[in-house]
Amino acid sequence: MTVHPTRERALLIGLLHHRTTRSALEDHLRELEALVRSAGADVVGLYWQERPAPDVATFIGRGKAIELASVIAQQGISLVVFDDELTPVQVRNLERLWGVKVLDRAGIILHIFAQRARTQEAKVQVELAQLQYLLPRLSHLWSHLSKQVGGIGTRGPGETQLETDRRLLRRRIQHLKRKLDDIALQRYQRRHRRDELPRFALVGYTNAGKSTLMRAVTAAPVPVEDRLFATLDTTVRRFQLPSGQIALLADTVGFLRKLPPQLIAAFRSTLAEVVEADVLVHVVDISHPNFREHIRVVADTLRTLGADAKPTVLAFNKVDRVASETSLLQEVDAEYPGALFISAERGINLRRLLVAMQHAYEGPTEVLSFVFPYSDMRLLQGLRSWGQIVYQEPRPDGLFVQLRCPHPIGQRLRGQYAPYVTVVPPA
Ligand SMILES: Nc1nc2c(ncn2[C@@H]2O[C@H](COP(=O)(O)OP(=O)(O)OP(=O)(O)O)[C@@H](O)[C@H]2O)c(=O)[nH]1
Ligand SMILES: [Mg+2]
Repeated sequence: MTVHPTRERALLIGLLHHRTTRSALEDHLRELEALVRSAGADVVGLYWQERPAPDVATFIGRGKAIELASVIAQQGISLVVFDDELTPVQVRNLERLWGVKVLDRAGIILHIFAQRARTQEAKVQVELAQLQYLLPRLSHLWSHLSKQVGGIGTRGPGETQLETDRRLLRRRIQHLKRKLDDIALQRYQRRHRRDELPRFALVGYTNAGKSTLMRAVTAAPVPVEDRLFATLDTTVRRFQLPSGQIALLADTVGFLRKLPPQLIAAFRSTLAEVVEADVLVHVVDISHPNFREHIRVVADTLRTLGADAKPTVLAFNKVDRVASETSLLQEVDAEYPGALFISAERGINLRRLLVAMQHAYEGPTEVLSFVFPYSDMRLLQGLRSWGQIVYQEPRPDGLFVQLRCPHPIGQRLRGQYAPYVTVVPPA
């Protein structure tokens, strides 16, 4: 591993408890390593401890924590990152013990988002999330700082300063929230100018290939990168469904396990495209060993957003990488009925995906046949807004019309039109 002299040197720590397996923990630490690298630090060590539950004061065992102090000093480590959420007390204790910065997964994710935010909206969202994360942790930062400044360590002046800092933070948070409300309103107005087109949104774990698929379907020049959180902003573009209908596709930020709740809350307006979509396309990287957990994380995040009940097309991407693993493909096919196997990069099965998206939008359809008496053509006008007229023929007793419409609408029309027209059940 190449180590850059001026970059931070990080040690990663995970806990093996009764709810995780060894291999899941390894995967989580690998993912954390990718995050820490993305944040611009070198990972010089990985460490994990097996214990039933975290220690209240030091997260890992106190003995281990003391032991690690010398490793940290010897290896010139400047940053320790935990895979799990730490309490402000644990952070304070460990920073005192080790004399280096201590962060958890959420802290690193926030840092990456802050580095990557480009649009004004993303910047405001990230700053808000960071301040909300910081607020309960402010005390330790201050006590840490006051110790460095004058070795005071007492409550008096420090506490006063802390209260001032807290008040300033709260005021800034209020300000950012108002700014986000304005941006959300503009976004809403923009959205409503975009007529009433069917709306689709790509969702999925980070690095699954959403932006690659966005490019393949809409030719939008969105960035594609082999790194976590390549996309932070939302892009919406037009595309055509196989029926010829024009629709909208949104590409947005990827999800990740333990995404800080402050971040999800702050990104609500960016994620509005997901919440308001008619249909979701859930993109999964089938070549990732832990893709099943990724699917669960995405489902949980959608639940948090209140978008879990939408019609969803499940698309297993990067199938070109696992083409030879027939047993895996069979297994997944049985486990997730109706799922599609695609390659966004190689253009495999994209036409099928579009057909599935169209069907998910329309829902199950049926064809209803009507005979309208020539004296009552008004009724025909009303019918057009309910579906697509697929056949029409003048007959002696009236106009024969066949309409394709979503199943629930068919039910309704049967009731509504029954007294006036002859409803012929489909042949
Ligand atoms: N082999 C293969 N690689 C792919 C495929 N689709 C995407 N990739 C690669 O996977 C990496 C991530 O692709 P992105 O499209 O940026 O993924 P994303 O889901 O938008 O990621 P975030 O924006 O970070 O959430 C890139 O290196 C792509 O080239 C595919 O079908 N096959
Ligand atoms: Mg992307």
